[in-house]
Amino acid sequence: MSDTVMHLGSGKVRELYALDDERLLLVASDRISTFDVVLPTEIPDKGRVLTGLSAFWFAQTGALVPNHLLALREDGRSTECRRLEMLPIECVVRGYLAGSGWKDYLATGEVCGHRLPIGLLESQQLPEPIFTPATKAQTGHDENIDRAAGAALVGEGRYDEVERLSLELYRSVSERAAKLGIILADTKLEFGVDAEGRLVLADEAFTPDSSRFWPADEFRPGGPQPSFDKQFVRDYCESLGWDKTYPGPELPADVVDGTRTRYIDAFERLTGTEFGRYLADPGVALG
Ligand code: Q0Z
Repeated sequence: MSDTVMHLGSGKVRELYALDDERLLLVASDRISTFDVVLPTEIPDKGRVLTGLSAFWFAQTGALVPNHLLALREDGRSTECRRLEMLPIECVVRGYLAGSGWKDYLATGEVCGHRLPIGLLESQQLPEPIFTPATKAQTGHDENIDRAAGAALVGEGRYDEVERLSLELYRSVSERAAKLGIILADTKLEFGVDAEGRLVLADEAFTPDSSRFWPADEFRPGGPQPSFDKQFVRDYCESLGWDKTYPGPELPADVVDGTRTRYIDAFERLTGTEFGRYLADPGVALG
């Protein structure tokens, strides 16, 4: 029947369904993960915030690159999208030195084959944004790769194209965020190819789950930065002395409420739209 929806897969906090041969449904839950473990407590509306933010950025960047978004559903957490042939690499752009980029730099002085100046500090801004792709690990962590390894996976022509598009997208979104007092430290993009062989931006884009957003007024290079969205959760988990293995701890109401407020703040600051307006009509995210 036309309303039979096949479940295709689960991410840590999202579900993917097939609507038909050409269309998928991406559903963002309110689950939250920290230190790679999904916690037993949900953050109400988190999935709606991330769905709305992603849709907003798809709409804002649609002139730079076509994307997979077809429609937002009335529930505010479900995206109907074009079904694509996904490229087997994560397209990461880094404007600042954090996470695995910082670790690789400390160990080798390079990130994904980009030799960087000596003496950089953790979280410091790079001389210019760099494209630092990674493999898509089925389990465990994605592995950072250099141009040769990336080109071997997608072809030289495609590699050059996703590198150029990823850097353009990062520049566009990071400039906009900077004007709002938010640093986009890095971001992970995913591209697919449509039936005509054209590259299409897919999955989620410029959400706090796929990017590091830092409040500019608290930026202090020389150590890790507080996360825009998850810092309350991380701090609470650290205060328990939890060993960061499954299962994670339940979150108390004040941590849930504070985290929900941070997500909604990020949505409202970045989109300029009141979150209540999004709940009433998710289409407002598309402008
Ligand atoms: C996204 C993922 C999720 C589990 C496949 N437009 C697209 N066309 C084809 N495939 C995908 C997309 Cl977005 C696709 N993922 C990631 C999302 C649950 C895995 F919600 N996998």
